[in-house]
Amino acid sequence: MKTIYLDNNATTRVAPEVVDEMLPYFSEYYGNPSSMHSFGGQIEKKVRDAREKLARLLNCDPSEIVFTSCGTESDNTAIRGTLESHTQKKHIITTRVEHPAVLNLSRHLNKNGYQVTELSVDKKGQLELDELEDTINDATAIVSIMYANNETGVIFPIEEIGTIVKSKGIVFHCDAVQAVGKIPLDMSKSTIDLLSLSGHKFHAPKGIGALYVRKGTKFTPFMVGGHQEKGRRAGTENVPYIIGLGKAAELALEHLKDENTLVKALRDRLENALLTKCPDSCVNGDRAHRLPNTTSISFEYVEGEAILLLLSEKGIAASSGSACTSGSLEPSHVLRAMGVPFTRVHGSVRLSLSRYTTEGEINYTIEQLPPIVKRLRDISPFGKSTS
Ligand code: 7TS
Repeated sequence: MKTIYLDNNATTRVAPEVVDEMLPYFSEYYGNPSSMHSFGGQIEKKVRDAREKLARLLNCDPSEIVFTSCGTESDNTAIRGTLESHTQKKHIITTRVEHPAVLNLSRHLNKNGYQVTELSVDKKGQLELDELEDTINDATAIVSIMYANNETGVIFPIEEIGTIVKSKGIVFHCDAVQAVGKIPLDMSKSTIDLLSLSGHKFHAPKGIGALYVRKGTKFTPFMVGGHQEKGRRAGTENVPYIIGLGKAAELALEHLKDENTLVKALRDRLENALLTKCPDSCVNGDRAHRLPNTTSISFEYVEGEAILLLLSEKGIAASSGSACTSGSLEPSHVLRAMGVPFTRVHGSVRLSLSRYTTEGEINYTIEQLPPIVKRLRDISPFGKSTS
């Protein structure tokens, strides 16, 4: 059975052009870019090209890019690296809806002597900017706020936030893992000092990421060792993956328009059809300020996990929230922070599209999902039959 993949916020298919670009760098051109000989030198040029391509996607200088192994490493580098450079400051501000890469790190640091403020969100998943202003103090070392939420797709007003943070002279880190490649970003006009991204969210492989570091931003490297990445991240460069990330960035820039037209139109059609066909369902999060590819829908009186199992039998892959927290059986911390009632949290499903999603796949999902919800409601002892 062909899989209809609607879990692109968990990870994406590697673009065939990316695979083609990477392959020669495993067994043909396998040199170390730091080597003195020309075999390594030609590799160094490819790494430089990849850095330039990623810089074009972010509209920044290539020297502001540090390659890492994933979004989680970029987040850890940004936060730990800033704290280590501002040892007299012990306060971190973040939000209750961050990915665990930021939230669990902040909580870990909290156990180790740091004070942490987790900003709350309203029913739409949006921040109260007054609360941010009120909590910034002389001890604040870093404000770390995500660009777009991985579960709901809600986009924060990052530049408004950044203006407040920078007016107080504080380092501003943004986890943009879900935003890069989906919405336009322009670091030349941004207030962001440090920005995390991850290749596998935009059709590069898993295991490659980057941290954008604005020129002049003080940070202490997380990985200490050799001189790679201008001393900002030690370890021999993951050449094939860096080349893949560069190609994926180039493709993302070419397709950015499609994300906000074609992909968004498919998402909207899917969402509207499901809301119409399934009574007692609703969208979680601020529908006006959202990633174009994401919808989080709650179906009352059913378990999201049960929907996912039955969808999976029909060849449709979706998620009940973040794959990083599923398996823990904990209800979504994002939806709980938004004050979504318990029954709706449990009946939530995240559907996330990509530029590879077809109209036929969306039609099939619109056909298959409503009868699954109805069937589950009909057999549920607590459920409400929709017939
Ligand atoms: N930050 C955000 C906002 C994310 O969505 C993720 C992964 C990460 C950081 C971690 O990136 P990685 O490269 O280390 O994997 N998010 C998800 C998700 O929503 N479902 O599975 C993984």
